[in-house]
Amino acid sequence: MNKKVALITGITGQDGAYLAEYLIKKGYIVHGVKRRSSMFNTERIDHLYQDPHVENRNLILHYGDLTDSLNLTRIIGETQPDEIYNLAAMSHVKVSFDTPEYTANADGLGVLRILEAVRLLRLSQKTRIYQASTSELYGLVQETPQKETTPFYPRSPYAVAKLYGYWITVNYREAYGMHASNGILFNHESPLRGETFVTRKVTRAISRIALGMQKKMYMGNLSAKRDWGHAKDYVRAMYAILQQDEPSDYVIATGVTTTIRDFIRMSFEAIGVGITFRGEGIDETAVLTSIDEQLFAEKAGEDYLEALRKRIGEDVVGVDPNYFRPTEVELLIGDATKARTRLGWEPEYSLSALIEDMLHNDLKLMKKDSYLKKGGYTILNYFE
Ligand code: NAP
Ligand code: F7E
Repeated sequence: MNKKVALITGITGQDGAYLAEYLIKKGYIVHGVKRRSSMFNTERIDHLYQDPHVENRNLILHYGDLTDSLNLTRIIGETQPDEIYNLAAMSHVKVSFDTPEYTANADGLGVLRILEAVRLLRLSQKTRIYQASTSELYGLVQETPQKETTPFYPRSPYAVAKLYGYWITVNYREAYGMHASNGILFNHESPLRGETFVTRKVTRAISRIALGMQKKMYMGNLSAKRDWGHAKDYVRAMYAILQQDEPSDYVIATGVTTTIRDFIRMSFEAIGVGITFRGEGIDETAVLTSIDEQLFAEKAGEDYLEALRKRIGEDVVGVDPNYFRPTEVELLIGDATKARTRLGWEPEYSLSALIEDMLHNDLKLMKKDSYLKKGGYTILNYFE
């Protein structure tokens, strides 16, 4: 039997890496689009990489960019995919305020380029398309919890671009009968999360503080609430959406929401460190109040205990208004009933399990000699 062929844009990102591994395990041949960069940018998928001289490869990378329709059309034409997962995007909400035109081009028009390429290549009846839509579409939320029927109110150039991507996907489905679906995914994180998203920034900073490499972390809006899941659970949902007979749009979320403040507190607690928040607004800080020495020794290592003990009473978290956004999304909490009932999808990771996974990996990463010396990115076996 012929193997199924998937094309993943954004394969070098967090979700692309997990999805590629998931599909390869299912027996797919996976093609991925990666951007040209002046440095290697495939760290997250290096463990899956196969030399081009190997026969019958199941992972093949192509240079490309969502802003280049000729290139996308050629890649889709050459690979003739059964499934396309469009995960590529300028995905940072704060950065989208600095690069709004590029974000609109890549995250909005990029979706059109893929849909139109599939149509022009007469693949509309063969190729199924997954569009990476987002809970950021709900923005200034009109209903809580948010579900598929909740009206959108985007609050950033990123979200406005993704709104175009959402509707053009629906339009091509309705206009041309394409199997094109949106996954409206709420925030999902992992040890592979980009270092400037809030969860990863926190687990990295806590690891560094625990090991005596950093004094304090500076954060933005501590009161925003997010519904955080694990990326490993969320790529299962992407796949399940494309296996349905009928295309449709699905909210993927855990149904639990947590403030950034509580995420920080829970993450410190996970390695035995107690903190207390005090003050308000830009004067808010968190002070180190206690250490569960047994837990800390188990998680971070006994060698680091003495130095941290001396820091009890000191601030470890502060606020820097540079991290505030011109317009903020204050609350997100998703209702994934449709995904549960139609896809049979359930998340396996709780928020505590996600935090454990991220901290475990970041502590290991920070302890690596090469990392300490060069300050570089070291890949770990994050699928263990
Ligand atoms: P990510 O880690 O930032 O990965 C984004 C990927 O897109 C990277 O491979 C990046 O390449 C690539 N990319 C960026 N601009 C591109 C362009 N112009 N042309 C081609 N490739 C481009 O994001 P993620 O967390 O995996 O998210 C995957 C998708 O889901 C994104 O579309 C994101 O907007 C969406 N989403 C994410 C979440 C979440 O919580 N993670 C929630 C909802 C929706 P480089 O590696 O070269 O930068
Ligand atoms: O911010 C607040 C910040 O950057 C979460 C992307 O994957 O998920 C992500 O977008 C919250 C916001 O993710 C800092 O203001 C406080 O309220 O981790 P984030 P995001 O903006 O929710 C959605 C679903 C996507 O689709 C996006 O692609 O945390 N926050 N202090 C901070 N955020 C950051 N980054 N850094 C801080 O210091």
